[in-house]
Amino acid sequence: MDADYKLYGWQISLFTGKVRAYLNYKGLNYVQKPMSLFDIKRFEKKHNFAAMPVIETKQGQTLTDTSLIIEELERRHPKHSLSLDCPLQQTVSNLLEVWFDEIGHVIALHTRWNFPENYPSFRKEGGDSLLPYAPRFIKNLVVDKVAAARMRAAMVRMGAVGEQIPLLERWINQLLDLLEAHFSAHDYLLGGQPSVADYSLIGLCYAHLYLDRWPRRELIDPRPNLKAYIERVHSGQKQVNPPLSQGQIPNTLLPLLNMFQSEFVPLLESMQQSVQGYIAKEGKQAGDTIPRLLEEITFPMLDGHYKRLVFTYTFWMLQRSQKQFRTLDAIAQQHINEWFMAHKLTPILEISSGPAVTHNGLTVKLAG
Ligand SMILES: N[C@@H](CCC(=O)N[C@@H](CS)C(=O)NCC(=O)O)C(=O)O
Repeated sequence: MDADYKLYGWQISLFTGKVRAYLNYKGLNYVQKPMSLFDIKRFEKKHNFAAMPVIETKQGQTLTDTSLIIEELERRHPKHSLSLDCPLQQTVSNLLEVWFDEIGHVIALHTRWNFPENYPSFRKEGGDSLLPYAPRFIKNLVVDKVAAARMRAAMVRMGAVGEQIPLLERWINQLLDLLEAHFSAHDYLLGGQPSVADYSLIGLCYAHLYLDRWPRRELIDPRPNLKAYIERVHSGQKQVNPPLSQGQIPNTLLPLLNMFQSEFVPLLESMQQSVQGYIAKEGKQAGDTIPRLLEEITFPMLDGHYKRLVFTYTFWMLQRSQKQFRTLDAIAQQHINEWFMAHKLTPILEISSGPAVTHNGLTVKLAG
């Protein structure tokens, strides 16, 4: 292999897009490999779980989980770092990374799987990637019966069905309107420099909203600044505008942080109660795996309420941000907490983040 990295994934995969955009920005030497059924089984055997994407290094080492992949590549390649010098901006970016990864699932599932016009391109890329040498009818059968069926079931579990759909669509439009307003004034979420939050957002925006036919026409084409952002971030093109000054958070980000506060913070609170109930009921101990999905919970969304299952992996993501915050000195922590409280946001360490967990593929384990 001549390239330094091989990216196993699909064009239409949310999390593959997150890493691809990052690799493009860093200018790393990589090639893409459509992930086949054989690759999936090979990696599953090695990692004990199957997920997209996987990065393989020239030396044959494999990296999984987009947040950990980016962390490791940042360590190896410090040039064009995603780290922001300002601890407040970095904390906001870390929280947005968690939020966009989490809500990305719901938005991506609805905008792809509730609109049949998106399916032909999924069917084609999925079939050609999974079984490159099989006849078309076998490719179609496997995608229809396995990949698509799995995703449609996930869409139901994430609540993108029935009477919740109008509320969900209003909410998606509001979120995208806020992003459109933000990107009319700023190149990236935190101003002139990309940070981890941008890659989380681009995963959702590129593979699903930009590539899928329905959301591209209905959601992205009418929002030119968001569209330009998606193209810029996915291609890795660098902007020339200066970074924000220390301590500055763009005004156009505040309404998004208000949504985070009024919807995501209560969602996390409900998820925490649910997981604690589950642990007590099942008598789970340190080292035990917690399932990826737990019971249905309800949380506020705009002027209504939305129901979906608990997604336990999010606790690991949030705890990771909290851990990074704890490495800051006391004065920096205090300044950030004060800024959050002045903007009616819950200070990061007070956000419900569940029981202490460790990473376990697509799910988590109770920490010791
Ligand atoms: N947290 C993981 C999520 C990866 C993920 O969910 N990837 C999707 C494809 S975009 C997948 O492999 N899903 C398989 C499944 O849900 O079983 C990451 O950041 O890499």
